[in-house]
Amino acid sequence: MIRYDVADAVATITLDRPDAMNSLTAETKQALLDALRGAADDPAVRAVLLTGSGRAFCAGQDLREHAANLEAGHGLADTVRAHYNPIVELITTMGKPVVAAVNGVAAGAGASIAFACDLRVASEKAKFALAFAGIGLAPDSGASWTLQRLVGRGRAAELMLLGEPVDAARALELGLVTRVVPPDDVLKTARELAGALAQGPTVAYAATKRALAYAATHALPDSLALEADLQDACAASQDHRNATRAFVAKERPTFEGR
Ligand code: T3D
Repeated sequence: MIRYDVADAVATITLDRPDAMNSLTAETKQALLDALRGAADDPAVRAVLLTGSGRAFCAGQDLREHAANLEAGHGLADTVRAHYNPIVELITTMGKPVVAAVNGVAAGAGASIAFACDLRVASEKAKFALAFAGIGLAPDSGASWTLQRLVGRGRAAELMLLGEPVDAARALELGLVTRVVPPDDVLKTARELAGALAQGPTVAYAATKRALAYAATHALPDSLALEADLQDACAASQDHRNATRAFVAKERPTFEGR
């Protein structure tokens, strides 16, 4: 269901149920959560790459399992609280950049998970579908928070209410993705990006993620105060000292992630 490997300080997590468009069963969601926890906790990992196998990134909730759960009378919100929320919280709060290689369609919670990542590289064949309303559900997995911050409230409302798929070119235009590349290059490009981030100032990246998340819901004076605290922490890092020394010596800095 999930493949996990670490190379060159990048943890690659691949959703691997191609026959079901990498849709998410309870078991898959738990495995994804475990993989994300492993990456977040492993000091040897300095960036994470999330992708899907086959022609989909992720089609969201496995609707076959979901239909069976509905038949059995299981509460709808169980998996949202137990799986989707912690997955999104971990992606957004871990102190390491998370890059999504959106190799194909990202629908429902699959789109939400892609939106929660820090950067999105999309295949020319990728598309995003806020498929929730199509099955009589409202957005979950943070889409109501992330999407309007990516594209603005008006467009977010349109995408969610109408549920029409957005192709890769339009996604780039809207600012939903960072880059669009030919299908064969999507993993390579995302790997290069994650690889470069894994060689970067990890402490500063963690602070950047925290500052962005905080500033999204706080006033300028509070955000300025947090920036000052985070800057103190970055200034005390070995990477900052080394990079400053390298600048003065006209050398290329190397970052060790501490
Ligand atoms: O409590 C809760 O669980 C609530 C949580 C909700 C979170 C959500 O994510 S809600 C949204 C769920 N997702 C969707 O509604 C998307 C459903 N899928 C689609 O709309 C389309 O399949 C796609 C747009 C993703 C792709 O379309 P297309 O034409 O390229 O492929 P296809 O033929 O529809 O699908 C290929 C196969 O994947 C097919 O299986 P088969 O017939 O070959 O055996 C299809 O059933 C399967 N598949 C696609 N999406 C899902 C799925 N199987 C299970 N669950 C899916 N979500």
